[in-house]
Amino acid sequence: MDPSSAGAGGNSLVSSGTDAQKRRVCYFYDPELGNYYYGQGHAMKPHRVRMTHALLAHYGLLGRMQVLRPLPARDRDLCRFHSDDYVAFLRTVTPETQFHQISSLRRFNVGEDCPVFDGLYSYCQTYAGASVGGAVKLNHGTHDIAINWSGGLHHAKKSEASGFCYVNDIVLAILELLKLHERVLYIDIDIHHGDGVEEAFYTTNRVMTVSFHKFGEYFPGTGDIRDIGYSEGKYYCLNVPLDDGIDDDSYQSIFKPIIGKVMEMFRPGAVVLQCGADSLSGDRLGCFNLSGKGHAECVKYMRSFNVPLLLLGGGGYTIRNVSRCWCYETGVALGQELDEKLPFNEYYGYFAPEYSLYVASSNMENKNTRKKLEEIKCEILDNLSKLQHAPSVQFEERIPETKLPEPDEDQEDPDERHDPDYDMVLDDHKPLEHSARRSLIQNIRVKREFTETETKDQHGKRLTTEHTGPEPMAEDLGSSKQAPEFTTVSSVQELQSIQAILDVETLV
Ligand code: V1D
Ligand code: CA
Repeated sequence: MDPSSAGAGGNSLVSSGTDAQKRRVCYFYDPELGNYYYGQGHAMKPHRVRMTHALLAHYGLLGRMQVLRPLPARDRDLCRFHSDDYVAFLRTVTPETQFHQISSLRRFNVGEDCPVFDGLYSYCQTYAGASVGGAVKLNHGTHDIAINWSGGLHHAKKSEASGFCYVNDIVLAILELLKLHERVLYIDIDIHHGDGVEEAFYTTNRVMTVSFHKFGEYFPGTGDIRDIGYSEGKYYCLNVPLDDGIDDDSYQSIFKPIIGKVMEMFRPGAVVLQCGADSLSGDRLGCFNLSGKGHAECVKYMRSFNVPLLLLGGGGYTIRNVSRCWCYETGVALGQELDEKLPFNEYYGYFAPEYSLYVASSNMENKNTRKKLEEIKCEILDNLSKLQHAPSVQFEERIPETKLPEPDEDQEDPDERHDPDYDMVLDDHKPLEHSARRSLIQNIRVKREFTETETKDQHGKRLTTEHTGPEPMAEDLGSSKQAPEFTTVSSVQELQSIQAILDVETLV
């Protein structure tokens, strides 16, 4: 069966066929990213992101979207979720000095899975800056879809590295989206459980997390179907435990009905989709049997809802498959069909002997029986039905966004960027009346500096460099500064919820 034909469980939107309606897409890429190296024998290879970029370039897709070089996340950006001491450790540790800090290595879980390597902190700044930058773009309303294939590092915790992940760019991006949106949906199709994101938002009803993953004797060991959130967050966390060999039809038979229902019940203002490619057939660490098209069907489906969408990378260890998959998915985001025959590119040899864009599934056994999948689906839909009765869900319409005023040059402060400390602190806990909310929208503004520079990547292709802050990257000095940009926070509650999320302690 074609993966697009699996039932959507009552959702009126269909994702089959070509959705001819175009989306405004921005894509974040840093030409340095592929140079970071976890070390010999390590499964995680940032080079796969450079391979993806090469395919995008040779398919001519870079000209169809805004290509942005991310501004590196700063300490204070990372500290919106991570602890100060953990961020300070990541900033200062080096391969040479690490052995003088054995207790810190142990404390922050830095070692075999998450080694110290040259440029580690810049790597974290780059991939996190790209995801937050994507969220900023979506909040600003200039783009419908933002892409960062170097992001999606879903295992990182507040004070701990885990599973190849050091900082959690996803949590940081969601915090950015929460400045504008009352509810944000996080979906994770990496074969591993999205534990770091789940944990960060486990007690809030403003973020719903849904992870599809291999469960049972598999890293990280969490993601039981019975883990459903806690306190205000009860029923706002869904875990879909799967077994080896799941194929496209089985996957879509559970993905679409669940996500269709989530969209209907939760009505998110923005969606973050972690597209870990280790759920593909033939992955070096994975054991699922998805084809590239089956994997991309999740992207196609989420695109069909016309809700601001942040697409992130994640795992993926058979790198020729990862790059083909993410290139194909970029095509899906753009509504662009791509020729199966790969264009010649600098990594052409990786794709021998087929030189095909498509990642095929294999004949491996599917251990997920129809009956088991049906039971999982029913249990999850049952949990979802309880959302209706959850008092904390506010399904009222959002107040229409107020047109932003002209920037006031007198108020310009170039030192403000994604900075929650700059948010106005208000002392009213009560829900705001509509008129008061409206005036808050007009009056509470988080200022951002915003400059764009054009530069060229290693293939001579134009890259636009976005600066949402005052620190131009060395190679971009000389950029022309433009007017500051404003974004809004919509209520006192919203500010306080963001703070509450930042204060969330690890639940065990
Ligand atoms: F294959 C390896 C080579 C070198 C170093 C580590 C690994 C490796 C393979 N699998 N590490 C793992 C997993 N770790 C363990 C540890 C054993 N300890 C008790 C724990 O089983 C970690 C797998 C991480 C998967 C990361 C991810 O794909 O989910 C991801 N998502 O976004 C970025 C990465
Ligand atoms: Ca997952």
